[in-house]
Order: sequence, then C-alpha cells, then structure tokens
Amino acid sequence: KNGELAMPVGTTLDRYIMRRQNDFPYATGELSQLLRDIALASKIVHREINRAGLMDIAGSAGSGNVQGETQQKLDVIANIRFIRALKNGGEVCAIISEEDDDIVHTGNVNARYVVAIDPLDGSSNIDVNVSIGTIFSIYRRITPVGTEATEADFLQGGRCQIAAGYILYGSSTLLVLTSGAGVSGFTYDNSLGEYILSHANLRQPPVGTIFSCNDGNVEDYPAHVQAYLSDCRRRRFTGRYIGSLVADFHRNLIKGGIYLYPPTVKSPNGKLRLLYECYPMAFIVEQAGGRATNGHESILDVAPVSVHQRSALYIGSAAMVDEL
Ligand code: AHM
Ligand code: MG
Repeated sequence: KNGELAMPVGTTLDRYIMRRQNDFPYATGELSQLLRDIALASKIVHREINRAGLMDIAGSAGSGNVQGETQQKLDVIANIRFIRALKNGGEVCAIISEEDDDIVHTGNVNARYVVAIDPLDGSSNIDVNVSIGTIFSIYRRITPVGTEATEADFLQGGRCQIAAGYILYGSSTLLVLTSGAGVSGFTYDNSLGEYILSHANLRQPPVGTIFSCNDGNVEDYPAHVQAYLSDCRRRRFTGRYIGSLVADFHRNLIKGGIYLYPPTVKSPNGKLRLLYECYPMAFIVEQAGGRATNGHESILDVAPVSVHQRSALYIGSAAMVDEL
C-alpha cells in the first residue's frame, strides 16, 4: 500500500497506473482504465481551455445550471468531454455532475463504478484567464451489476470513495490523485501528451501561514471563524484567494495553509457541493496529512442525503484546521 513512495519522479501516469494496479482496491484493471479515461478527457479540456480566447468559446452561454448559477460555455464543453470519455471507456455506469440535475446513465449497466464530478470548477474565473479545475470522486457501485445505478450508489459517504483527484489548469496543467495510499501529482507535458509524475507522495505541511476565503463575506461568518481570521491578521499571515477551489487548495497543499468557505447569508449551508467538491478534496487532504471539516465533524464523516447537497468547508494544514 505504499506504491506512491516507490515510484520515481518522471514516471508517466500510464506507467504509474499500470504499476499501481495491484495496489488499487479490487485490482481488476477497471479502475485503471477509468483513471486513464479521466486523464484523456482532461487533456482534451486542457486543449479547449488553452485555445478558449481564440475560439470565442469563453463567456456566458446564457443558460443556468442545476444551482441556478450562470453557466459558462467551457463548463458545458468540459461536462460533455468528461461524460463522453466515461461513457466510451465503459467502466462507469452512472455520473453525477455539477452541470446536470439528474444522474447521467452511461448505458454501461455492467460497469462497476460511479463518478461524481465537477467538470470545470471556478466558473467565475473561466473567461478571465485565471486558473480553473476539474474535481472527481469514484465509488464502486452497491447496486447489482446489470441494473441501472441509483442515488444510493452516490450516497455511500466520503469514506467509501475508492479514488479521488483534481486537475488544475494553471500555469501548467497538473493532475493530483489518491486511491487511498498517499497522494501523487502529475504535470502535463503538452509536447509529449503525457502526464509525468512530478510530485511523489505529496504531504501537506502541518502548519502554514496562508488563509484563503472570500473576505467580502466575513461579516456573515460565524463568530469563531471571524475570531480566527482576526488572529491570522494579527499574526501577519498571508491572505490569498483565487476563487477557484482547486487552485486555492493546491497552493495551500504545497505551501501550508487553510481554505475556508463558511455558511453565509446567501449560502446558509455553505456554497460548495459535498459530493464533487468537498468529499474528494477531503479524501486528498487526509491522505496528504491535512484535515477537512464542516465545523462540526470531518467532511468524510458527513452523511450525505442528496447528490447536489452543499456543505461548509474548512480544509488544509492539520494544525490550522484544528486551531480554527
Ligand atoms: P462553481 O462550482 O460555481 O465554480 O463554485 C465553486 C467555486 C470554488 O471554486 C471557489 O472556491 C468558490 O466557488 C468561490 O466562491 P465565491 O466567488 O463566492 O468566493
Ligand atoms: Mg464547482
């Protein structure tokens, strides 16, 4: 269960998946194929994002998504790309996406996995050339193979995730992955069309000096959160907020820090979605030695009740989250 530690930097994602296959839960090769399908879709999305300015596909598409937020064209494109790759790959029977109200059935009723995904997170940053990301979470289905998947397959709880990860489309494109044996990061080499292991066995510094939240909402935050933030300022910590969860999380993972999205008047249950934003990030952070909580319990222990439910999120370096 320590494959991450043994793999040398420079290994391609394909080789890594091949070598790690026996460490994956169930080790049938299906999860490996599924991860390859996600990687492939992310390369296509990387390409779309990088030419967005030229192709005039950035900007608002004018249609709302499930949560009634403005949907950007690239969100729609990313959603189509990931769903198509997972359908064609054959290992996924159903998908929950931030962009779709209902469960997306792939038609692969014999497949053993379901995927919860935010195809393109950080929607306010899409058409202004700022980092955005994809977040995904994988479960083994609990309904019988050969039948149509149901909500129950997605509502197993965060601790039942088989694998989770994110892709950060930043100054370089990076895929960060866990299957429950540590965290690995792969940087995309555009010229080779390959993800290359660049961050073996990622560990989050237990203490940090970065705090990340939307300062405009501070008046809405619970008193203890306001007090914690005042303390961060008093100690001259660094405030950093991109407004893309993946990018803010990733910076704090590498440098040490805390990301907060408390309840606000506008979003009394928190803004972020439990299944495809909070759970996968919490799985990764715990695997990297950090913590994630909703303020009452560990995010991974929060019992899910609906597929698009929201949650407050406090995530990052262990000592900072504990102190908060
Ligand atoms: P989205 O799924 O509509 O992109 O919303 C999620 C994003 C996160 O990436 C980010 O951390 C947060 O919303 C920013 O919200 P706000 O603009 O309210 O600070
Ligand atoms: Mg999102």
